[in-house]
Amino acid sequence: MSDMTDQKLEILRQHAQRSLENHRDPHIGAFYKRCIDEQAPVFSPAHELTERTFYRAPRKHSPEDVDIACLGLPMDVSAPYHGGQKFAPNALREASYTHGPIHDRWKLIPFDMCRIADMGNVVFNRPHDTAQTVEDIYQAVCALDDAGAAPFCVGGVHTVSHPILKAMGRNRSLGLIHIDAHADTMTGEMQGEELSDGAVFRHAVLDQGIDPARTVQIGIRGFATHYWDFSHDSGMRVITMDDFDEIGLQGVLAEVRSIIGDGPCYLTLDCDGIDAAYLPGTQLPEPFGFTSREVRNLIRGLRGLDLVGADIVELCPLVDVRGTSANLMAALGFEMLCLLSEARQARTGVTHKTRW
Ligand SMILES: [Mn+2]
Repeated sequence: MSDMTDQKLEILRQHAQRSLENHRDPHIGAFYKRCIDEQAPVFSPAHELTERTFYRAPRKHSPEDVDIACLGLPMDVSAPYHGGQKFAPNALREASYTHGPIHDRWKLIPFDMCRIADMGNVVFNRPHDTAQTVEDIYQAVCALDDAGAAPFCVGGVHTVSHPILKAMGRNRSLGLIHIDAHADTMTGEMQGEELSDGAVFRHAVLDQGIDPARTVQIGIRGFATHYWDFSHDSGMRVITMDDFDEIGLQGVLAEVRSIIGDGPCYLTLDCDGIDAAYLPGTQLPEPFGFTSREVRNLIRGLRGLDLVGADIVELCPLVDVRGTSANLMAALGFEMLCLLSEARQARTGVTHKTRW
């Protein structure tokens, strides 16, 4: 028994029948109704679906009329320790099914802000040839950029960021926010290769993909730290994990904003930036890193920057027990999709809805 009146109980019975269509946030109700009308699979359980796409975005084959292009880059050559990152795009499609479509804090709905599409995976001409694979990625991202679509790339090893930045840097001076345990600016060859996932951002600077004076690397620590002289030589701001502990999240974000400024920037998230306890499913897991909430709050703190592209890299499903690492990366990917959508809308002043 409770002290509720019959009248109050009757009102609650009516509320209990209410569908999302009549949500108390009208824009959520309208989005839900649109998804029903368009038979968008956004609210359907995963097992009813036949094709996996990132965050249930529609699958497109051409970048025409696409604002944000999700692109799988199944590259695992050029990794020094072990491969298997080529399985990440499909694993993240699967994991993305339980993330989005509505941001839990800000109530943002990326699909109501931009035309988002899953462009599939790049099919590499010679998947065991690093230089050719990098060229294939460069061509694919040039095609997206030329069509005006912002890339949201899902790697693959971190090497993928080099051709993406080289393509994006053709038409703009690009700042970089780089979350990682490793600065990935090593000089010289690694295992006989000039380009590896440990030298991505040295190449990105030398090929004028990014402006090192507008580059911030966050979360740096661990066994390879003595390799990163080029970061300092080129003028990047390197915020180690120890710095993060001393400066704190708000201090780091203030510094990021002052370095990046109002200009276009790109966000790259290497999953080993996150502590190995939260994200073991990667080639070189590093302890003493970000908790899952810290990295989420760091990404959320980038809201308002002019983000023109982003990637998530280095997930290795072969060592991802029970998919916990893919789950975390898919959740962070949705945060990034929200930032990309909002930045795009702010930059263009145009709202386009995704149609299924
Ligand atoms: Mn990296």
